[in-house]
Amino acid sequence: MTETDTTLLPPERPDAALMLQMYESMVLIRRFEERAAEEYMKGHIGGFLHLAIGEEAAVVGSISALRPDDPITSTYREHGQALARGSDPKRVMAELFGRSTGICGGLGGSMHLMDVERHFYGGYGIVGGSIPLAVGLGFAISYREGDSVAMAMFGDGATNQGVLAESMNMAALWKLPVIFFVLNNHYGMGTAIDRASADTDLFKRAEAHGMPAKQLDGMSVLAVYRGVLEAARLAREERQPSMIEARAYRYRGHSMSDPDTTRADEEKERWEARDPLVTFERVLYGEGTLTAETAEAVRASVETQVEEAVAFADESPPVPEADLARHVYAHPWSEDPRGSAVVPR
Ligand SMILES: Cc1ncc(C[n+]2csc(CCOP(=O)(O)OP(=O)(O)O)c2C)c(N)n1
Ligand SMILES: [Mg+2]
Repeated sequence: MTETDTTLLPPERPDAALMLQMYESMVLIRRFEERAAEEYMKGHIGGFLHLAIGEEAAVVGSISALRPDDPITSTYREHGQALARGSDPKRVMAELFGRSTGICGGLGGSMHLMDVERHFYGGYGIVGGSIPLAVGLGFAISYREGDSVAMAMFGDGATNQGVLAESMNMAALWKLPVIFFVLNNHYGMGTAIDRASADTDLFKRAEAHGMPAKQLDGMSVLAVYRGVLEAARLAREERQPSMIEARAYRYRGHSMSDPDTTRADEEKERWEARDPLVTFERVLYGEGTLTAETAEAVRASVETQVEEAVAFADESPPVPEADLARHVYAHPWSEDPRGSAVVPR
Protein backbone atom coordinates (compact mmCIF):
# COMPACT_ATOMS: atom_id res chain seq x y z
CA MET A 1 0.00 0.00 0.00
CA THR A 2 2.90 2.32 0.53
CA GLU A 3 4.47 1.83 -2.88
CA THR A 4 5.03 5.18 -4.49
CA ASP A 5 5.01 6.04 -8.14
CA THR A 6 8.55 7.24 -8.34
CA THR A 7 10.43 4.25 -6.99
CA LEU A 8 10.18 2.10 -10.10
CA LEU A 9 13.54 1.09 -11.43
CA PRO A 10 14.37 -0.24 -14.87
CA PRO A 11 13.27 -2.69 -16.19
CA GLU A 12 10.13 -2.22 -14.08
CA ARG A 13 9.65 1.36 -15.16
CA PRO A 14 7.66 1.67 -18.37
CA ASP A 15 9.29 3.86 -20.99
CA ALA A 16 7.78 7.25 -21.84
CA ALA A 17 5.82 5.88 -24.81
CA LEU A 18 4.19 3.17 -22.69
CA MET A 19 3.46 5.65 -19.89
CA LEU A 20 1.63 7.88 -22.35
CA GLN A 21 -0.22 4.90 -23.79
CA MET A 22 -1.31 3.92 -20.27
CA TYR A 23 -2.44 7.46 -19.60
CA GLU A 24 -4.45 7.64 -22.81
CA SER A 25 -6.00 4.27 -22.07
CA MET A 26 -7.12 5.45 -18.62
CA VAL A 27 -8.60 8.68 -20.03
CA LEU A 28 -10.38 6.69 -22.75
CA ILE A 29 -11.91 4.27 -20.24
CA ARG A 30 -13.09 7.14 -18.02
CA ARG A 31 -14.71 9.09 -20.86
CA PHE A 32 -16.11 5.98 -22.53
CA GLU A 33 -17.88 5.01 -19.33
CA GLU A 34 -19.13 8.51 -18.56
CA ARG A 35 -20.66 8.62 -22.05
CA ALA A 36 -22.04 5.08 -21.69
CA ALA A 37 -23.81 6.22 -18.50
CA GLU A 38 -25.40 9.10 -20.42
CA GLU A 39 -26.52 6.79 -23.20
CA TYR A 40 -27.95 4.37 -20.64
CA MET A 41 -30.01 7.19 -19.11
CA LYS A 42 -31.32 8.03 -22.58
CA GLY A 43 -32.50 4.45 -22.92
CA HIS A 44 -30.03 3.57 -25.66
CA ILE A 45 -28.39 0.83 -23.60
CA GLY A 46 -30.54 -1.91 -22.15
CA GLY A 47 -29.91 -4.52 -19.48
CA PHE A 48 -27.25 -3.88 -16.89
CA LEU A 49 -24.39 -1.44 -17.05
CA HIS A 50 -21.60 -1.70 -14.46
CA LEU A 51 -19.11 1.15 -14.47
CA ALA A 52 -15.53 0.91 -13.28
CA ILE A 53 -14.95 4.66 -12.94
CA GLY A 54 -12.25 5.01 -10.26
CA GLU A 55 -10.73 1.60 -11.06
CA GLU A 56 -8.84 2.63 -14.22
CA ALA A 57 -5.37 2.31 -12.66
CA ALA A 58 -5.98 -1.29 -11.61
CA VAL A 59 -7.30 -2.22 -15.04
CA VAL A 60 -4.70 -0.44 -17.14
CA GLY A 61 -1.73 -1.12 -14.85
CA SER A 62 -2.36 -4.85 -14.83
CA ILE A 63 -3.11 -5.29 -18.52
CA SER A 64 -0.19 -3.11 -19.60
CA ALA A 65 2.18 -5.37 -17.68
CA LEU A 66 1.11 -8.38 -19.73
CA ARG A 67 1.95 -9.35 -23.28
CA PRO A 68 -0.89 -8.84 -25.79
CA ASP A 69 -1.15 -12.63 -26.20
CA ASP A 70 -1.51 -13.33 -22.48
CA PRO A 71 -5.14 -14.42 -22.08
CA ILE A 72 -7.33 -12.63 -19.55
CA THR A 73 -10.79 -13.21 -18.13
CA SER A 74 -12.89 -10.75 -16.17
CA THR A 75 -16.19 -9.97 -14.53
CA TYR A 76 -19.19 -8.10 -15.93
CA ARG A 77 -17.40 -4.83 -15.01
CA GLU A 78 -15.12 -5.13 -18.00
CA HIS A 79 -15.47 -2.32 -20.52
CA GLY A 80 -12.05 -1.10 -19.43
CA GLN A 81 -10.46 -4.49 -19.93
CA ALA A 82 -11.64 -4.61 -23.55
CA LEU A 83 -10.48 -1.05 -24.22
CA ALA A 84 -7.13 -1.55 -22.48
CA ARG A 85 -6.59 -4.62 -24.66
CA GLY A 86 -7.14 -2.50 -27.74
CA SER A 87 -10.67 -3.50 -28.74
CA ASP A 88 -12.26 -0.93 -31.04
CA PRO A 89 -14.27 1.54 -28.88
CA LYS A 90 -16.86 1.74 -31.68
CA ARG A 91 -17.53 -1.98 -31.54
CA VAL A 92 -17.52 -2.02 -27.74
CA MET A 93 -20.09 0.82 -27.61
CA ALA A 94 -22.15 -0.94 -30.29
CA GLU A 95 -22.14 -4.06 -28.11
CA LEU A 96 -23.49 -2.03 -25.19
CA PHE A 97 -26.22 -0.73 -27.52
CA GLY A 98 -27.04 -4.34 -28.55
CA ARG A 99 -26.24 -3.66 -32.19
CA SER A 100 -25.12 -6.23 -34.73
CA THR A 101 -21.84 -4.36 -35.29
CA GLY A 102 -20.92 -4.95 -31.64
CA ILE A 103 -17.85 -6.85 -30.62
CA CYS A 104 -20.01 -9.94 -29.97
CA GLY A 105 -22.55 -9.18 -32.66
CA GLY A 106 -24.71 -7.41 -30.08
CA LEU A 107 -25.62 -10.70 -28.43
CA GLY A 108 -23.49 -10.31 -25.31
CA GLY A 109 -24.09 -6.76 -24.17
CA SER A 110 -22.18 -4.86 -21.51
CA MET A 111 -21.56 -7.83 -19.21
CA HIS A 112 -20.30 -10.29 -21.81
CA LEU A 113 -17.70 -8.54 -23.89
CA MET A 114 -15.19 -10.87 -25.49
CA ASP A 115 -12.41 -10.30 -28.01
CA VAL A 116 -10.68 -13.58 -28.70
CA GLU A 117 -8.42 -12.01 -31.31
CA ARG A 118 -6.97 -9.88 -28.49
CA HIS A 119 -6.93 -12.80 -26.05
CA PHE A 120 -9.67 -11.29 -23.95
CA TYR A 121 -11.76 -14.30 -23.02
CA GLY A 122 -14.64 -12.50 -21.59
CA GLY A 123 -16.75 -10.83 -19.11
CA TYR A 124 -18.81 -13.18 -16.93
CA GLY A 125 -21.94 -12.46 -14.94
CA ILE A 126 -21.43 -15.26 -12.44
CA VAL A 127 -19.37 -13.98 -9.53
CA GLY A 128 -16.16 -16.03 -9.55
CA GLY A 129 -16.89 -17.33 -13.05
CA SER A 130 -13.77 -15.78 -14.53
CA ILE A 131 -11.47 -17.65 -12.16
CA PRO A 132 -11.62 -21.33 -13.19
CA LEU A 133 -11.70 -20.32 -16.86
CA ALA A 134 -8.34 -18.59 -16.47
CA VAL A 135 -6.97 -21.68 -14.78
CA GLY A 136 -8.18 -23.68 -17.78
CA LEU A 137 -6.41 -21.22 -20.07
CA GLY A 138 -3.30 -21.58 -17.91
CA PHE A 139 -3.57 -25.35 -18.21
CA ALA A 140 -3.82 -25.08 -22.00
CA ILE A 141 -0.69 -22.90 -22.08
CA SER A 142 1.17 -25.38 -19.92
CA TYR A 143 -0.04 -28.42 -21.89
CA ARG A 144 1.08 -26.86 -25.16
CA GLU A 145 4.33 -25.74 -23.57
CA GLY A 146 3.59 -22.12 -24.43
CA ASP A 147 5.09 -19.13 -22.68
CA SER A 148 2.06 -16.93 -22.19
CA VAL A 149 0.38 -16.23 -18.87
CA ALA A 150 -3.33 -16.31 -18.01
CA MET A 151 -4.78 -13.67 -15.71
CA ALA A 152 -8.09 -14.07 -13.87
CA MET A 153 -9.56 -10.72 -12.90
CA PHE A 154 -12.29 -10.78 -10.26
CA GLY A 155 -13.75 -8.71 -7.46
CA ASP A 156 -13.46 -8.89 -3.70
CA GLY A 157 -16.93 -10.45 -3.66
CA ALA A 158 -15.61 -13.49 -5.51
CA THR A 159 -13.00 -14.29 -2.89
CA ASN A 160 -15.55 -16.03 -0.67
CA GLN A 161 -16.73 -18.26 -3.49
CA GLY A 162 -15.40 -21.79 -3.10
CA VAL A 163 -14.24 -21.78 -6.69
CA LEU A 164 -11.35 -19.44 -5.84
CA ALA A 165 -9.83 -21.95 -3.40
CA GLU A 166 -10.44 -24.82 -5.83
CA SER A 167 -8.82 -22.92 -8.68
CA MET A 168 -5.86 -21.70 -6.65
CA ASN A 169 -5.18 -25.17 -5.36
CA MET A 170 -5.16 -26.61 -8.86
CA ALA A 171 -2.97 -23.85 -10.27
CA ALA A 172 -0.46 -24.21 -7.42
CA LEU A 173 -0.47 -28.02 -7.53
CA TRP A 174 0.03 -28.21 -11.29
CA LYS A 175 2.31 -25.18 -11.46
CA LEU A 176 0.18 -23.33 -13.98
CA PRO A 177 1.09 -19.88 -15.35
CA VAL A 178 -1.81 -18.01 -13.79
CA ILE A 179 -2.20 -14.66 -12.05
CA PHE A 180 -5.13 -14.32 -9.67
CA PHE A 181 -5.88 -10.61 -9.80
CA VAL A 182 -8.45 -9.42 -7.30
CA LEU A 183 -9.67 -5.90 -7.83
CA ASN A 184 -10.70 -5.09 -4.30
CA ASN A 185 -13.07 -2.13 -4.56
CA HIS A 186 -14.19 -2.80 -1.00
CA TYR A 187 -17.81 -3.57 -1.91
CA GLY A 188 -19.83 -6.46 -3.31
CA MET A 189 -22.96 -4.69 -4.53
CA GLY A 190 -23.85 -2.58 -1.45
CA THR A 191 -22.13 -4.81 1.11
CA ALA A 192 -18.89 -3.46 2.55
CA ILE A 193 -16.04 -5.94 2.55
CA ASP A 194 -15.75 -6.05 6.35
CA ARG A 195 -19.34 -7.22 6.55
CA ALA A 196 -18.65 -10.10 4.16
CA SER A 197 -15.07 -11.22 4.84
CA ALA A 198 -13.60 -12.33 8.17
CA ASP A 199 -10.16 -11.28 6.93
CA THR A 200 -10.19 -8.28 4.63
CA ASP A 201 -6.56 -8.70 3.56
CA LEU A 202 -7.55 -10.68 0.51
CA PHE A 203 -4.02 -11.40 -0.68
CA LYS A 204 -3.62 -13.71 2.31
CA ARG A 205 -5.89 -16.24 0.61
CA ALA A 206 -2.88 -17.25 -1.46
CA GLU A 207 -0.88 -18.35 1.55
CA ALA A 208 -3.01 -21.46 2.05
CA HIS A 209 -1.85 -22.64 -1.37
CA GLY A 210 1.81 -21.81 -0.90
CA MET A 211 1.45 -19.05 -3.45
CA PRO A 212 3.23 -15.68 -3.36
CA ALA A 213 0.93 -12.68 -3.16
CA LYS A 214 1.05 -8.89 -3.01
CA GLN A 215 -1.31 -6.21 -1.83
CA LEU A 216 -0.98 -3.09 -3.95
CA ASP A 217 -2.32 0.42 -4.15
CA GLY A 218 -4.88 -0.07 -6.89
CA MET A 219 -5.19 3.70 -7.34
CA SER A 220 -1.61 3.83 -8.61
CA VAL A 221 -1.21 2.58 -12.16
CA LEU A 222 2.54 2.20 -11.73
CA ALA A 223 2.29 0.21 -8.49
CA VAL A 224 -0.13 -2.17 -10.19
CA TYR A 225 2.04 -2.34 -13.30
CA ARG A 226 5.08 -3.28 -11.30
CA GLY A 227 3.24 -5.91 -9.22
CA VAL A 228 1.75 -7.61 -12.24
CA LEU A 229 5.03 -7.44 -14.15
CA GLU A 230 6.65 -9.47 -11.38
CA ALA A 231 3.69 -11.87 -11.19
CA ALA A 232 3.90 -12.39 -14.96
CA ARG A 233 7.62 -13.05 -14.75
CA LEU A 234 7.06 -15.64 -12.02
CA ALA A 235 4.36 -17.37 -14.06
CA ARG A 236 6.23 -17.20 -17.38
CA GLU A 237 9.68 -18.15 -16.23
CA GLU A 238 9.06 -20.24 -13.14
CA ARG A 239 5.56 -21.62 -13.71
CA GLN A 240 4.70 -20.06 -10.37
CA PRO A 241 1.12 -18.85 -10.01
CA SER A 242 0.55 -15.89 -7.71
CA MET A 243 -2.07 -13.50 -6.42
CA ILE A 244 -2.30 -9.74 -6.67
CA GLU A 245 -4.72 -7.69 -4.62
CA ALA A 246 -5.24 -4.18 -5.99
CA ARG A 247 -7.07 -1.93 -3.54
CA ALA A 248 -9.28 0.58 -5.27
CA TYR A 249 -12.76 2.05 -5.24
CA ARG A 250 -15.59 2.39 -7.70
CA TYR A 251 -17.02 5.87 -7.62
CA ARG A 252 -20.50 4.90 -8.84
CA GLY A 253 -23.03 2.42 -7.49
CA HIS A 254 -22.85 -1.27 -8.28
CA SER A 255 -24.67 -0.76 -11.57
CA MET A 256 -26.64 2.05 -13.19
CA SER A 257 -29.74 0.85 -11.34
CA ASP A 258 -28.06 1.33 -7.94
CA PRO A 259 -28.62 4.87 -6.58
CA ASP A 260 -25.62 4.38 -4.25
CA THR A 261 -27.21 6.04 -1.25
CA THR A 262 -25.68 3.88 1.49
CA ARG A 263 -21.97 4.64 1.16
CA ALA A 264 -20.77 7.64 3.17
CA ASP A 265 -19.89 10.81 1.25
CA GLU A 266 -16.80 11.18 3.38
CA GLU A 267 -15.58 7.75 2.24
CA LYS A 268 -16.20 8.56 -1.41
CA GLU A 269 -14.42 11.88 -1.12
CA ARG A 270 -11.42 10.25 0.54
CA TRP A 271 -10.95 7.89 -2.40
CA GLU A 272 -11.74 10.46 -5.05
CA ALA A 273 -9.03 12.69 -3.58
CA ARG A 274 -6.58 10.04 -4.79
CA ASP A 275 -8.10 9.81 -8.24
CA PRO A 276 -5.89 7.53 -10.37
CA LEU A 277 -5.97 9.83 -13.39
CA VAL A 278 -5.04 12.93 -11.45
CA THR A 279 -2.23 11.25 -9.52
CA PHE A 280 -0.79 9.70 -12.67
CA GLU A 281 -0.99 13.03 -14.46
CA ARG A 282 1.02 14.54 -11.62
CA VAL A 283 3.74 11.90 -12.00
CA LEU A 284 3.86 12.42 -15.75
CA TYR A 285 4.01 16.21 -15.46
CA GLY A 286 6.67 15.90 -12.76
CA GLU A 287 9.03 13.96 -14.96
CA GLY A 288 8.19 15.88 -18.13
CA THR A 289 6.57 12.96 -19.96
CA LEU A 290 3.36 14.94 -20.21
CA THR A 291 2.92 18.60 -21.03
CA ALA A 292 -0.27 20.64 -20.89
CA GLU A 293 -0.41 20.49 -24.71
CA THR A 294 -0.01 16.71 -24.85
CA ALA A 295 -2.63 16.25 -22.15
CA GLU A 296 -5.01 18.46 -24.11
CA ALA A 297 -4.29 16.50 -27.30
CA VAL A 298 -4.96 13.22 -25.51
CA ARG A 299 -8.26 14.49 -24.14
CA ALA A 300 -9.31 15.82 -27.54
CA SER A 301 -8.42 12.56 -29.26
CA VAL A 302 -10.31 10.55 -26.64
CA GLU A 303 -13.33 12.84 -26.98
CA THR A 304 -13.37 12.23 -30.73
CA GLN A 305 -12.98 8.47 -30.30
CA VAL A 306 -15.84 8.29 -27.80
CA GLU A 307 -18.17 10.52 -29.83
CA GLU A 308 -17.44 8.46 -32.93
CA ALA A 309 -18.13 5.31 -30.93
CA VAL A 310 -21.54 6.61 -29.81
CA ALA A 311 -22.43 7.74 -33.34
CA PHE A 312 -21.34 4.40 -34.78
CA ALA A 313 -23.40 2.48 -32.21
CA ASP A 314 -26.40 4.72 -32.75
CA GLU A 315 -26.32 4.31 -36.52
CA SER A 316 -25.74 0.54 -36.45
CA PRO A 317 -28.60 -1.86 -37.07
CA PRO A 318 -30.07 -3.83 -34.16
CA VAL A 319 -29.50 -7.57 -33.94
CA PRO A 320 -32.01 -9.26 -36.27
CA GLU A 321 -34.69 -11.11 -34.30
CA ALA A 322 -33.83 -14.34 -36.10
CA ASP A 323 -30.31 -14.18 -34.66
CA LEU A 324 -31.31 -13.89 -31.02
CA ALA A 325 -31.02 -17.62 -30.28
CA ARG A 326 -27.86 -18.12 -32.32
CA HIS A 327 -25.01 -19.45 -30.16
CA VAL A 328 -27.50 -20.57 -27.52
CA TYR A 329 -27.80 -24.09 -28.89
CA ALA A 330 -24.87 -26.09 -30.22
CA HIS A 331 -26.91 -27.87 -32.89
CA PRO A 332 -29.73 -26.22 -34.73
CA TRP A 333 -32.81 -28.27 -35.24
CA SER A 334 -35.79 -27.70 -37.45
CA GLU A 335 -38.44 -28.35 -34.83
CA ASP A 336 -38.18 -27.06 -31.30
CA PRO A 337 -39.12 -30.04 -29.05
CA ARG A 338 -40.51 -27.73 -26.39
CA GLY A 339 -42.74 -25.93 -28.83
CA SER A 340 -41.08 -22.59 -28.16
CA ALA A 341 -41.56 -19.80 -30.61
CA VAL A 342 -37.78 -19.37 -30.90
CA VAL A 343 -36.37 -21.90 -33.30
CA PRO A 344 -32.61 -21.69 -33.68
CA ARG A 345 -31.23 -21.95 -37.18
C1 LIG B 1 -22.60 -16.70 -8.09
C2 LIG B 1 -23.25 -15.34 -7.99
N1 LIG B 1 -23.79 -14.94 -6.84
C3 LIG B 1 -24.38 -13.73 -6.74
C4 LIG B 1 -24.45 -12.90 -7.84
C5 LIG B 1 -25.09 -11.53 -7.72
N2 LIG B 1 -24.04 -10.51 -7.76
C6 LIG B 1 -23.75 -9.87 -8.92
S1 LIG B 1 -22.48 -8.81 -8.72
C7 LIG B 1 -22.31 -9.18 -7.10
C8 LIG B 1 -21.25 -8.48 -6.28
C9 LIG B 1 -19.87 -8.92 -6.63
O1 LIG B 1 -18.94 -8.04 -6.05
P1 LIG B 1 -17.41 -8.08 -6.42
O2 LIG B 1 -16.99 -9.46 -6.73
O3 LIG B 1 -16.69 -7.38 -5.34
O4 LIG B 1 -17.31 -7.27 -7.79
P2 LIG B 1 -17.64 -5.74 -8.07
O5 LIG B 1 -19.08 -5.70 -8.50
O6 LIG B 1 -17.40 -4.99 -6.82
O7 LIG B 1 -16.74 -5.33 -9.18
C10 LIG B 1 -23.24 -10.12 -6.71
C11 LIG B 1 -23.35 -10.65 -5.36
C12 LIG B 1 -23.89 -13.38 -9.05
N3 LIG B 1 -23.92 -12.64 -10.16
N4 LIG B 1 -23.29 -14.59 -9.10
MG1 LIG C 1 -16.15 -5.43 -5.22
